[in-house]
Amino acid sequence: FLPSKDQLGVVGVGFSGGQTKPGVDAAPAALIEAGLLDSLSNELGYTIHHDGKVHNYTEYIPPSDPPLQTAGARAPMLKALTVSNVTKAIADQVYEHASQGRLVLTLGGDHSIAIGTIAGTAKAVRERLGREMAVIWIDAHADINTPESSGSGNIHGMPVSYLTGLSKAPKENPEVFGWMKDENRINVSKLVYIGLRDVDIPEKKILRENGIKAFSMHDVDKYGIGRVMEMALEHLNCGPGQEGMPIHLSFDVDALDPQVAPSTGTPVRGGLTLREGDFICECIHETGCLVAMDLVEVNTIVEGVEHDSFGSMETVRAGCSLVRCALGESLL
Ligand code: EXY
Ligand code: MN
Ligand code: MN
Ligand code: MN
Repeated sequence: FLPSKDQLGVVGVGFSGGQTKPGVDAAPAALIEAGLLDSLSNELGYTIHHDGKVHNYTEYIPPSDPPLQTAGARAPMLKALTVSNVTKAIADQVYEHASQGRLVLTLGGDHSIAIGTIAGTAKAVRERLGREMAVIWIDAHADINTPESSGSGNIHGMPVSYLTGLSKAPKENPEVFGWMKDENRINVSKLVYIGLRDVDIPEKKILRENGIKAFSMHDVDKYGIGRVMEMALEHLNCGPGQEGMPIHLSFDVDALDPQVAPSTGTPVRGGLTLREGDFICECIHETGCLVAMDLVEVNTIVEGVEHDSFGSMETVRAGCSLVRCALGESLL
């Protein structure tokens, strides 16, 4: 049921509208300049399908997009129409690659873009394979706020609620994520988190009430990353001897500890080591079930310090390593 082993579709998403800090839109260019795509083709042998662009989606950004106050919400939703339009375009780009049987790598951008990437692969996997898809979400945060529960209004804290159908287009604003259909969504039982350590109180309630499988940093410390990966993959029917199911890996670089990946918009101390991050990616590669990967929230500007700062370069290098591990670098 899987994409061709050596055909890789790449989408460069220079989009930052799911949060308020500049710099995350420059990440795809920084990752590519650091040689990521060259190493995937020259060393790992992928045939790369990339239009050579980092998209900024200006043609999808409406002239006016005022904060959207929904009834009972703690904060107005920011750039709702912009993020809806742009993620629809991303979904089409990712779907185009996935429907041709390519593994899809998306370089973000903030994590709101996963609304588009996962919507695109979920649809292609349903059409090509007649199957549901699993999502492994590696993050310090759960990104499962609804527009009502969010304290910030930033959509990069909400993608999972849209992707699981917990949030849907409001009746009074059908243009905001009204393009999402069931074919674009995933089942909460096919979602696993790893790396959580900064989860909002309403998000904890959502995780509990929906029985969502989540491995926090506490679990990583308690069981070790090896056992956590066994449990995570078993939950998704992708363990040894199990049937397997298509996996979309959405990797937020802020899952890593800020000591190894400081250049990100919402750093949280006490995160994964670089080896733990790479190990997660290696285990997912080993399943042979990977259909798509996102790398998001690399920000080339931290605290106003520009892009060739040491912290920014280290974060880009860490991001490159994660992608190469997910695509098979560590196989001997
Ligand atoms: N939970 C917070 C919010 O909703 O604003 C913080 C979200 C940060 C999201 C980063 C991308 O993972
Ligand atoms: Mn492209
Ligand atoms: Mn995230
Ligand atoms: Mn995060």
